[in-house]
Amino acid sequence: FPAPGQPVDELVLAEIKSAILVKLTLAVGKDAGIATTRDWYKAAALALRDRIVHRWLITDKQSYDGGRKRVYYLSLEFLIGRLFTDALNNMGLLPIFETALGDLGVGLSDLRKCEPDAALGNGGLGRLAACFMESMATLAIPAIGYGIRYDFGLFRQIIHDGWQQEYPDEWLSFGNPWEFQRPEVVYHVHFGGGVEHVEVKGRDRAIWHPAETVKAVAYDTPIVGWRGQHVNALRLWSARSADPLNLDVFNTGDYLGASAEEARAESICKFLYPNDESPAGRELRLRQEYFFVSASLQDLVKRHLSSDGQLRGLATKAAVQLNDTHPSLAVAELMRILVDLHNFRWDEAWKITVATLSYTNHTLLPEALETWPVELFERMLPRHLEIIYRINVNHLALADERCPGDDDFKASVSLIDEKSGRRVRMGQLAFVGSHRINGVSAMHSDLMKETVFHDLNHLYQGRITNKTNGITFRRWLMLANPKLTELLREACGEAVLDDPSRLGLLEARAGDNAFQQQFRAVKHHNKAALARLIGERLNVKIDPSALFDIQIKRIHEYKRQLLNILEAVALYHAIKDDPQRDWVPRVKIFAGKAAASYRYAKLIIKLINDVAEVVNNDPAIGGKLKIVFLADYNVSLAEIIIPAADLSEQISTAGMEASGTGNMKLALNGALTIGTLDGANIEIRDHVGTENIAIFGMEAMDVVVRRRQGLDATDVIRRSPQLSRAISAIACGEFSPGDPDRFESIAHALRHHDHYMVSADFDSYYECQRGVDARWQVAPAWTRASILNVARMPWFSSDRTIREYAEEIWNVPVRGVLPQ
Ligand code: DL6
Repeated sequence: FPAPGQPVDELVLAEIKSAILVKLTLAVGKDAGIATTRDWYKAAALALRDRIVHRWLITDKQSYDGGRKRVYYLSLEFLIGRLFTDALNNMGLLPIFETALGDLGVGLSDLRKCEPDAALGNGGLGRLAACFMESMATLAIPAIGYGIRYDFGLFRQIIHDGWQQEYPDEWLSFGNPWEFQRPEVVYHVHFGGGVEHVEVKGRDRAIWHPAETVKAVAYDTPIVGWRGQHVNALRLWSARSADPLNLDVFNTGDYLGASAEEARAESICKFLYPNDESPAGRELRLRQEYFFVSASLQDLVKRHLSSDGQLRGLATKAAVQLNDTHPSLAVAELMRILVDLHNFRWDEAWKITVATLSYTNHTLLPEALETWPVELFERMLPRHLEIIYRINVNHLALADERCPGDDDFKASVSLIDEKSGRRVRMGQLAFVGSHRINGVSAMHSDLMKETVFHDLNHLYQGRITNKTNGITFRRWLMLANPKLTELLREACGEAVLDDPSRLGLLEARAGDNAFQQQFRAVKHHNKAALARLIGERLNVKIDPSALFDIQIKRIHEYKRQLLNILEAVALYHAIKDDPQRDWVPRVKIFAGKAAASYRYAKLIIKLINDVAEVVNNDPAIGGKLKIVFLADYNVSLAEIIIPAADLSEQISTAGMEASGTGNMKLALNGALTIGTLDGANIEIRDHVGTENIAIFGMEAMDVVVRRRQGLDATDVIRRSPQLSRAISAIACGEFSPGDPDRFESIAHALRHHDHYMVSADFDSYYECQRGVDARWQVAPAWTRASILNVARMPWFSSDRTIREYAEEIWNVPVRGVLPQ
């Protein structure tokens, strides 16, 4: 872990150069003279992987020999991004590899771009899982992440004529140097068929006769912790047919038919989240969920049995964390394994299950809380449905004891929703089968108790706890922002790399003029890089000294990109009306993907692009406002945008964003937040101080009350000339002259339903933005607030979050701050 400027060790350098060349020749099969940059990337990644594998095998053996408890993190999503520089940095090999590659005539930054982003996730939930994997390795917690190895990750977004188009993400087409296929680690996962009940020694035994079997094959990726002292595995499952080619059918000449079973099996791991609009799509999603849950539980049970011999003590050696409701079937599957396959009595199996499992909730949005038709379960997982019914009988008996005769209470806590055509409630299933249920910010956990899980919380008191999200500083500060990291090392000492609380030392420097200048220079450097990228991609000229106002996240109504673009329209009108005023030059930068089937969100993307087209080309505003939408937002793009941000838009309708983690990444990189009192924004405010954040808008309770009143937005619009002009402008085609009715549906929603309180919050937001303008004009005060944001973010490290999970939910020991 060399300090900046420290010379590299010539012997190690020679060894690394030779290792890369050996890989290039023997593993990639190319001569240095003809190797492409991608070939060099592969060779360098393989040379690095060799060094990681040694640590991996050692730390794994140590955990086995020590009989240590292991964490199993079950998640349908891992939004990993690129691993090359992440692993290099954590291994302390970044400078030496850079020199070695330079000597071989290859630039590390070119090489880095050859690595595709592993985008096996949609957004915050998947990225959180990736940060947690890194933090668990850093804290030396023996852990395995379980998920699916999707052939195609989150779609590639192309913006064509302002509209989002989706294309497959072929991230595996050039191979994946990080993973190890484990063809010997294969489990059979069954579907369909029927259940036979027989009596054995006076006890009922269920025998499931499935109709279909799919094989799950393991692929392991090493995840290396900070300073390379501990390595964990991310084990992703790929689906294979148990009978890949029907030779009888093939010999009749029906070549497609002969591979039909293979295609059906492999469809399970084809795509991340198939479009769930069609019944076939929904069925595939449930197949994915069961597939990865079953394979993962079989794997961890096998591992436990091989070291412990019996399953009675499973909960003392295994903590299984369910990342959202997607792995909720683990409750029924673990019961099936214990009762049907290992002969446990029901009550004992139930105790083991609840003690082993815990569940994280990531959303209160009713549409995101999964339920599945009972009929589908009956067809696909008949034994699991029986088990769920039996769990429900005991659970409802408890409910009856607690609130005798209260049928409404029972209906509300039941695992089966009887109101909308009999559906299995996966959130309730995960709750009942877990010893701890956590929300992801203080406010979200409180709201869980008051809303979705109100009655379950009454029944199982003390189970709900809070674990506010966090982010790994290694990726989101050190790697994404090397210039700022260099400055922080100088200002806070080398120890800041291990102990983020050292960032607190910046407090004393926040008002120091010389330090402020250095800090501003770093920001300017990052902004210039982003401006270059915008110029290259969109051909829009950006002034790096303008205020960079950033909203990067999934496009969703509750996240309110619409509020942001409406404010841009109002600002555009105001500048046009009075072009001579000393307007603060602003660049509004948007990036994010809308779900392929979410038409309204895709229309919002089109609106942003249409407004951008008019505003960016209007000479009357003298370049005071620029709007850009950067296509194909992913982890790597975030790593470029975040260090360049001045202002972080966290403007969700209060009560709807569970936590947010982009808010943490941006504040850590010195952006001031403009936000509502929602999710972790509240805790960010508490840490950075009210004077270093710009809060506006309705609070969660106001939203509930206003919705209950069923208020139409007409009144607020009438009272706000800016808002009414902005809405009229989009409604009458000011930004879509060729298709004036294009945004009529948006204008209608803003005027009437306003479910997401865009109109209701507009004036407060607009005023708050003008306050931001005023602050920007006083550079020393702005820079001070920006430095204080960095200084006060240490609590938001995912190491802190994981430590809390380890101590309060998993009951596993963690390593303290690492020695340098
Ligand atoms: O907990 C990670 C992340 C939170 O930071 C976001 O606030 C939350 O929206 C997200 N939740 C999801 C789940 N589905 N939905 N909607 O992605 O989790």
